[in-house]
Amino acid sequence: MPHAVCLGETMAVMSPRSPENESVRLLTCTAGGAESNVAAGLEAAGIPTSWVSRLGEDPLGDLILEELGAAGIDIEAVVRDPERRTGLYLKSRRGENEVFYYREGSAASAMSPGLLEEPETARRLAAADLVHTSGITASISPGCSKLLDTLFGQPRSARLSFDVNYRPSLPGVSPTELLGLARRADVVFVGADEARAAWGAEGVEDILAALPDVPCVVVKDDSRRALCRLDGEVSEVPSLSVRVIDAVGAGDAFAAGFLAGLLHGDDPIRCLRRGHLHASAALTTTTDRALPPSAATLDALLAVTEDEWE
Ligand code: KDG
Repeated sequence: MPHAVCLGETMAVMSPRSPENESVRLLTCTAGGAESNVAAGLEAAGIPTSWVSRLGEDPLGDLILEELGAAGIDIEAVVRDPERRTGLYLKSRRGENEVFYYREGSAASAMSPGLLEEPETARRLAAADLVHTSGITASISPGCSKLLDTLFGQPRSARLSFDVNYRPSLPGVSPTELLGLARRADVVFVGADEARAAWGAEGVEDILAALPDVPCVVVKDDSRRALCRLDGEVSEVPSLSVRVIDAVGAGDAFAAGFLAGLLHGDDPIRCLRRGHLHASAALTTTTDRALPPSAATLDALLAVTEDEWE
């Protein structure tokens, strides 16, 4: 069975209790982080996955470990830092996908290339078939940016997956540096909208042209479709229409579904369909993670004809 490692910060997410309510008086607290969202999706798809990161030695760190452990993710390599706090973010319902970060100086922001030498981390990375990380990690501190630079420069046997996850509110690395990282990955996920904002890419052609040597590029083209160029062949699958409750985490869910397909040896269309099915589940919940449909439902949906899919 293939094994994956996801590396990046996870925060405690504070969100108003219901999608209709914008008051922050009554908040729920869950775990949210791009890479651990992917880890949870991979686990749900039957891929054993380790999450590598740092957390404060505080109750929010406990909550995150408890939640991710309950999702089946291997959390044994996570380092606890008694000197720093676990990062926090607040989802506001005042505007679409508006979030407020409280993560400066967090335990995870102290990650550096040394993390790769930690025995528990090094062992997992050496055994992995897939390592997934994102532009958020590169952006949270200079140490994290160096960590990714080192990871991307190391000889590897695992496929390296990178979700651009451009966050203008985290200006730690420039869009050009994000492009540089993406060019060194084996699998890249990027939204057409973020590629426009970060690199001025006018459409899918521009994005694919900007990443000429990446073996697998996946573009989420707004809510219309997703496509991938895998070993030179371009395939696309239209998005499913769902009633969106909260879009945060849907990109991670898509990545998890797609990567699970790759690791299960699926063809590109099935990988893209898995991505959409995972993303639809995340779009229809208030939290950053959602359980994808059951294996039986997924199998049935993956097998429908092109006409039935649309
Ligand atoms: O992709 C979803 C993430 O953005 C969310 O879970 C929180 O990791 C996060 C971040 O830094 O925004």
